[in-house]
Amino acid sequence: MTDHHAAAPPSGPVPWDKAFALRLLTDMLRIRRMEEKSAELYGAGKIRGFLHLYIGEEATAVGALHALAPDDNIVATYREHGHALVRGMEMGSIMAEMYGKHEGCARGHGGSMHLFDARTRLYGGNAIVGGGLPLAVGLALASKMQHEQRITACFFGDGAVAEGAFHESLNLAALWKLPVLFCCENNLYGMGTALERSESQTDLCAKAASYNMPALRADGMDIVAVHEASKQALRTLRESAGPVFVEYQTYRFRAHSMFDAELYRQKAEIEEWKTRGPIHTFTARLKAEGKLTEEEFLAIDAAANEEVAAAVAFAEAGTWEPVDDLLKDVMTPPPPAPRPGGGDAGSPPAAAPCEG
Ligand SMILES: Cc1ncc(C[n+]2csc(CCOP(=O)(O)OP(=O)(O)O)c2C)c(N)n1
Repeated sequence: MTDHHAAAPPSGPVPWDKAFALRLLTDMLRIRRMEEKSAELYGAGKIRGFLHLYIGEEATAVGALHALAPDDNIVATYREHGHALVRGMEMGSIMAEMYGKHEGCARGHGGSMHLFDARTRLYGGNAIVGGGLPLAVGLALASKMQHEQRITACFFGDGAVAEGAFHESLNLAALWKLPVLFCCENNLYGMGTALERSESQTDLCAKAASYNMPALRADGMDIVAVHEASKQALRTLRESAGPVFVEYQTYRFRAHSMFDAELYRQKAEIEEWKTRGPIHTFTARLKAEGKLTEEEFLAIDAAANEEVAAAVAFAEAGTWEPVDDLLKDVMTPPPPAPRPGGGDAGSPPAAAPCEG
């Protein structure tokens, strides 16, 4: 039975023991400090290319990923630094990848948008809006065919719901009853386009429900609501043995990427959302409930900053890939078949250009 109005569990007192609560707070702070540093490094020309920050949205990746099993698959977008970190990738390997260094998780070939780590089952980072959705369906199909219990969690933005790949993926996942947790991070904007300017139906749960799958929404600024809703979604997924959709209602505090003058939203709107910032609201809650002292908070924050400093040192000390390796892993098309009746079809290019 599909109920796209299913309410997320109410977020009362923090229902976790202190150790778990601090673990989640720590992960949100690790993401925040890593990304603040990344923005600074971008300004200094150390990180180049595209850089999309997740600042403001940390509760979604942290709350959802901590509900999953360590060997579940993850597929993410170009705004995936936080997902990679919480998944267990070394911060140094993420930072080195953003620097374009050989020691990065993709040997510096991918950069910020293409973090990938088969060991932790983080199947990218994807520059194509909606591009991760069919990959997630394929991964889940493989798990089902191999009789594994594994779930594939697929993170994507609200902008992806306008893509054909979204509809094809939800349709097939529901039709074939595949174990996909569709995690829509609705931050209200796809680049500079507000959701209501690109979607005739802005109720994203209603869209998912039209594919006959359970759908629920959660306050993506509240780590407790995110985590509890994710656990509920996973229970439903196991009971129904098919996909589930969750909309996390969140907001990015920074620009879409480092090239964005932010002319499409008011400063007052950003400030209003900042009052609901996931880190300071959760910190305040834990303190009010006697689960966190100021000294403990400062120690967690200092450790996050130390981890960032070590990651930057690792990236700085990294090496550039030798020029001779430039075309390594670049696919070269086969030579063209001879034309009937002869004639020269011309030489193939040395390497196919990358698109996207
Ligand atoms: C298929 C495709 N179309 C357009 C783009 C250009 N583009 C990059 S990010 C983006 C906005 C996507 O917004 P959303 O999915 O909501 O994710 P968010 O950036 O808000 O996290 C667009 C249109 C792209 N990368 N891929």
